[in-house]
Amino acid sequence: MPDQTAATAYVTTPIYYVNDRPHIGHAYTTTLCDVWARFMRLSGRDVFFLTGTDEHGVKVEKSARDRGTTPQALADENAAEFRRVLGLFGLSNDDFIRTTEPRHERQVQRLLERLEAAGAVHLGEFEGWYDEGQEEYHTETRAKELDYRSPVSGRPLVRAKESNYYFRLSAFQERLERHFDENPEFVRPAARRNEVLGRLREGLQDVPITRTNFSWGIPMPGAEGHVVYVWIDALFNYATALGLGEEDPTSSERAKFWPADFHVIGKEILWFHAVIWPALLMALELPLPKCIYAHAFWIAEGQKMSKSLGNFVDLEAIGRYHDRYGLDAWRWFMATRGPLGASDADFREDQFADAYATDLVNTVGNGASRVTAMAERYFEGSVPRPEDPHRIVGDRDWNASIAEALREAESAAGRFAIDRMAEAGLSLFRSLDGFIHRTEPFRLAKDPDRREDLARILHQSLEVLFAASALLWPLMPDSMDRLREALGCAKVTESGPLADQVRMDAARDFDGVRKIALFPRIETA
Ligand code: ME8
Repeated sequence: MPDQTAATAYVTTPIYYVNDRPHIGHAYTTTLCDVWARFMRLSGRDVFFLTGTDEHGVKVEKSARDRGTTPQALADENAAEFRRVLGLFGLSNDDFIRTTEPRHERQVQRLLERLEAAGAVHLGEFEGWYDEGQEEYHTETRAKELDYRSPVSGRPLVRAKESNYYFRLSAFQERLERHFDENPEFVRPAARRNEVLGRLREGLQDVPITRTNFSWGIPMPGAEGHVVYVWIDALFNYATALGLGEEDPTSSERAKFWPADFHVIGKEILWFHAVIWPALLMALELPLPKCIYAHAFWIAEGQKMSKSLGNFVDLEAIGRYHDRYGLDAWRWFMATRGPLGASDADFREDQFADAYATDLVNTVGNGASRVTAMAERYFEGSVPRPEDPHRIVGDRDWNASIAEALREAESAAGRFAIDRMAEAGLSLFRSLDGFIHRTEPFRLAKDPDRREDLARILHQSLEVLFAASALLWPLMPDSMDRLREALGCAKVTESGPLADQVRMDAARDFDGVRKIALFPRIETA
C-alpha cells in the first residue's frame, strides 16, 4: 500500500534580485536546495521546493530608468533569464515565484491588512542610516559599528527621514529570545545563530514596512502614496507561494507544506530571515520555519566577489566548467567544497580539478568501472544472486556498511549538512575500493574452483554500487542514472522509502551489467 499521507518537506532559496545577472552565488544556494529536495523526494517525502525572483524596489526602478525601459519590462526580461539559467543547472524546483505576479501582490496586501488588524502596524516618523544598495536602515549603534558604511557595498550610509508605516518589531523581543532559547537549531550553523542572538539581545526597534520615495512596489492597502517595503514584500513570498495569504488559506492544496523545513540563504540576509520574518509570522499567528540555514560566501582569490570588482564567477565561467567537466561535476564541487558552513570558500580552478580527480575519477568512476568491467569479463554481465548473498567476505559486512551510510545520509539531511550527505555515498565507493583490493577478485578469476567466491564478491560489489548510486543521485542525478543503467537496474525513483532505493531486493540477480566509464580523466595545465 502506498503511503497516502507522506510527510511533507518544504525548502526555499532566497528570491533573487532581478537587477543583477545570475552568478555563482545564486547557482550555489539553489543547487544546495535542489540536492536536499531530491534527497527528500527519494526518501518518500512529499516535497515542495521553491525559488523565484524579487522584482520590486527602488533599485529596479532606477536600473529601468537608466536603461530607458519600464520596471516591469526589466523585471520580465531578467526573471526570464533567471528561469532559463536555473534550467541549465538541472534544478527540480516545484515553483518559481515572481513578486510582480498578481497571486503574490494580492496576498501581500491581505497579509498586511491582517497585520494591521492584529495591531502590529502603526504610522510613524523615522530617521536613520540608510544603505541605498541594500535598501536597509541601520540604527545609530549598528551604523557606528559599521563605520557608517554599507557592509555589502562599502559605500557610505546616508541619513534618511520618512513618514512610514511601521511593524512593531520591538513587541516581539521576548518571544523571539524565547524561541531562540527553546529551539537551538532555529538558525544554523551555530556560529550564525550566536551572532544573531547577540544582536537580538541588544534590543529591537520597530521597522518601517512602507516607502513613499518611489512607486515600484505593492501599494499599501488604504494608504495613498505608500508602497510596501521591498524586504517585507519579498519575505512574504515563502507564504504566498503556498496560498497562505488567500482569503481562505485552508483551501490551498499547498498549505500542507507550511512551515518550511529550511529557508536557505546567504549570511548577509540573516537578520531579515531570523528576526523580522519570524516576528511577522508571530504577529500573523502562523507557525515558524523549523530552520534558517545561512551559508557563507564564495570568494575569489581571497577577495569578496562583487559587482563593482567585476570578479563574480559568472555564467560564462560556469559554462566553461560545465563544458569541460560536466554538470554533475559542477554540482559535486558546489555541494562538497562550497561555503556551506560558517567560513567563506575560495573558488579556484585547481581545487575544482583536484576534487574532480580525487572524488569523481579515482573513487566513483574507478569503482564503477572496475566492478562493471569484471562482471562483464567474468560473467558476461550476468551475476546471479549467490546462495548466501550477505555472507561476510573478506571481513566486510556490507549489509551493515550500507545501513550505516544510509543512516549517515539521513541524519545529515536533517541538519542540511549537504557535504556530509555526499560523504555518506562517497564513503561506500572508498570502502569498495579497499574491498576489491583485499579480496582480489581478478586473482580468483584465474581459479575455476573459486567461481562461487568470485560471484559472491562481485554480487556484493554490484550491490554496493546500487546503494551508492541512490545515495549520490541527489547530487549527480544524471551520472547515477547512467550507473544504474550500466548495472542493468531501473533508475532511481523519486518515491520512498529510501531503504528500498538503497537496498537490493534480496532475491535479485544482476543481469545485463555493462562496463561503464563515468568520469573521463581530464588533463590540467
Ligand atoms: O538578497 N556566495 O537577493 P540577491 C554564495 N532579493 N552565495 C551567494 C553569494 C556568494 N558570493 N552572493 C550571493 C537578495 N549569494 C534578496 C533576497 S529573500 C526573501 C530576498 C546568494 O539576488 C545567497 O543565497 O542579492 C544570497 O543570500 C543570495 O544569493 C542573495 O541574492
